[in-house]
Amino acid sequence: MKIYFSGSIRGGRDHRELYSKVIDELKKYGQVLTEHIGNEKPSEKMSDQEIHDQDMNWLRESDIVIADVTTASLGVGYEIGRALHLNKPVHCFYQKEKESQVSAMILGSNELSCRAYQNAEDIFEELRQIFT
Ligand code: 6K6
Repeated sequence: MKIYFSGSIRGGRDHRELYSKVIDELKKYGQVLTEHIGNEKPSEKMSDQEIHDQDMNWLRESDIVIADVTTASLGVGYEIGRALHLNKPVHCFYQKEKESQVSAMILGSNELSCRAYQNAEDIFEELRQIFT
């Protein structure tokens, strides 16, 4: 099972530590293609085009997309749109208390599954339901 985790980078890094925990949990269920999303800094210097092309290849290769949409991010929104176009299942998570800030284009889409969480354990429980 190849998993594409999508989370904000230039949109804001407030939830980076949570992404890291979710990525560790996702590794129980398959190969996480986008482990770097939890890293503080890029492991290698890449141009924007290299980042885009590598991520799009991983997206095409993936079996499922898990996205944290709490922090508004153009990149995350773009990846979700591209993933839907590729007919990938997409599961979005967002922090309950930030619900009013999550785009209606995400919360209002009947092609997406969106779940609110209060803490990392809530996400882990939802992941168990998705993957087992
Ligand atoms: C910084 C930290 C870790 O890696 C970096 C280098 N930058 C990126 N590396 C890999 N993927 C990226 C990078 N910047 C954006 N992305 C992709 O867009 C990721 O797959 C994220 O899900 C999404 C974040 O978009 P922005 O608009 O918040 O940057």
